[in-house]
Amino acid sequence: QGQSRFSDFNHFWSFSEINRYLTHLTIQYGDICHTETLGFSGEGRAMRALKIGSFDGSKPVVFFEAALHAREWIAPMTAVYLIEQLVVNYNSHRELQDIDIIIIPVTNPDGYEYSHQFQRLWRKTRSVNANSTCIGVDGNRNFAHEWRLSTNPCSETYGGVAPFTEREASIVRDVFDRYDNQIKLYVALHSYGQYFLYPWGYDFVKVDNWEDHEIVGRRFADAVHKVNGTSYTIGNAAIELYIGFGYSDDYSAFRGVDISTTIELPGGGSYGFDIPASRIQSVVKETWMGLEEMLHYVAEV
Ligand code: ING
Ligand code: ZN
Repeated sequence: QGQSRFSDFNHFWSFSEINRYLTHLTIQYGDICHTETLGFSGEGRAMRALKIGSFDGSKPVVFFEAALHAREWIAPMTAVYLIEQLVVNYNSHRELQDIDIIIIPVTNPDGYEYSHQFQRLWRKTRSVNANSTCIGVDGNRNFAHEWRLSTNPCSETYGGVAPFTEREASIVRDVFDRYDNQIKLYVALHSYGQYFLYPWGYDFVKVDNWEDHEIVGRRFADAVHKVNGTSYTIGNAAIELYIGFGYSDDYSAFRGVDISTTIELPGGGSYGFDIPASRIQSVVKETWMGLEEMLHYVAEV
């Protein structure tokens, strides 16, 4: 047991393959997990989350989310592998009894499908912008903390006409609303660059409890490094990468989530986002070791 014909980490899964796998898991492991449709994307795709735990309000909630950016294909694969490890080996992870986990493996399904079918490097959502022929909003510029009006809908980092115009972002917000004060850890899985980023991203100032983020980031990075020697840079997003407005992890920190991070997974290929399928296995396995370490942190605190 543990293996199923679905668990093939030698190719990048389509949105429907991921959905089939979620359904398969909830049938086979119905006592451990269930799925929930949180809402619908701009083009009407069901946005499903896998939930592990009782969600009775007594336990800390951990929230993982991947592929808010369509082209970052290694991120949903990492989420799927995380799901598989958690569900299939649930009983051997005692710390899981003390936390509730919610995972959205594909936060931007419209863009994800578009990048699979038409344009490999598509990043944004697929919403229509008024007075422009350019499609889509950057989901990771559409959150309400320090959001700024950007002028060019054709930009890859266009933040929309207002915060949460995108269903993909507002569905993430709804999770923060629903588990207000219960979420202890939020992880946004992106690629690429091997960074463990924490707020603030809108300014060079570090979030108040940045030292806790450093501790968790160090635990993540050390656990990952042990597997294949992959190194991560840990730090404030604005300093390590670049300033931006409307980031999801800034919003998460603003909402009071203790640890809010964006993990930039390893890249590869010609453009960084198009890491070859032959590397999926090693990346998802090493990353799992790091994510598991973060779950230990939450269960201990
Ligand atoms: N990079 C992130 C982006 O949205 C980021 C970088 C994320 C910076 C979160 C700060 C906070 O631009 C990718 N590759 O998506
Ligand atoms: Zn991204």
